[in-house]
Amino acid sequence: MTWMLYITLVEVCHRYVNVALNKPAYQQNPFFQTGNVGDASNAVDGKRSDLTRNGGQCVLSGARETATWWVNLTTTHNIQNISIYFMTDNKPWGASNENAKSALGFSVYVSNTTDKETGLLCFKDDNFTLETIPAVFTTTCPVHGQYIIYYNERLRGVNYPDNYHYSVINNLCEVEVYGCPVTGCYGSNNSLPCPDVNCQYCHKETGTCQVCKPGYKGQQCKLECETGKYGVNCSKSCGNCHNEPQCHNVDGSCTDGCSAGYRGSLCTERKYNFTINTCLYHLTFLNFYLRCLRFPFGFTFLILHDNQCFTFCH
Ligand SMILES: [Ca+2]
Repeated sequence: MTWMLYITLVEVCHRYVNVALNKPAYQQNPFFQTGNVGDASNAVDGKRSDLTRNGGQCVLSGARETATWWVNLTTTHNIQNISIYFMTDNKPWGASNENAKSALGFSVYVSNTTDKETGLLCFKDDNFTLETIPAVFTTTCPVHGQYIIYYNERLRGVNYPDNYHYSVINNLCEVEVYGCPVTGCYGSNNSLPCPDVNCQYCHKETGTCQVCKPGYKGQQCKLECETGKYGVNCSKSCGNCHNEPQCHNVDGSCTDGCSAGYRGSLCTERKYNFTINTCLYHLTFLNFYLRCLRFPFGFTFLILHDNQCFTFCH
């Protein structure tokens, strides 16, 4: 019996992981303009032993009409639960705590963009009071998404309950987003990892891949993108790579640099447009003499002025 209980606990613990841990985070109107105290990343640093505003483990924004914080999971995740640890200042939570007054009315969204309006509203507080709002809030939200957005507002012209603070802040010490790991999971307990290595997430019941990771395609995501393509659904076209039509199937980068005349990390920018315009600008307004010379690696413009030669535009 003891062993059965142990096995069950192990399965539960390994079913979901905190996919928000150490992921990029952002907040509107940060209270501290410099330093790490109150930084947006403090809500995903895995630390929640010090719940004070100056303890370096919490997020803090300035008091405004709106407060927004989000974490970017960096890829779409199969999310199950979201927990929020509010900033209590290590004091009793509730009616005597100003932070609780500010937290009332908060919302939690899951979105595929940084715009909450394009996402799903997982939770909106319409019922908590200072006596009932929990210091650690958990909601179930079984959806797919990349951004977890915390939002609150005290808009002008809107009547709020008497116990609401007149302004809102981001007062978050930790936001934990429990979901499947990057490879996804499925099954009756949603505890089995998706079988296809290059699968972004799979069907909850069958394990069949629904979306491949960027750079892969096919029913089991075994195939890399076809020549000249890369990215999500292999929908993006490669730039002008040197001596090859194919770029990196995931991020579109070129292994051996760009073809002559192109630049940029994806080799999609024309190399000479800007420099030619720059030279023409100087030619027109400074009455310089422009001469164009051809070199093995491309074009270089020389500007001659007062018998001095300036190598100007490479
Ligand atoms: Ca923290």
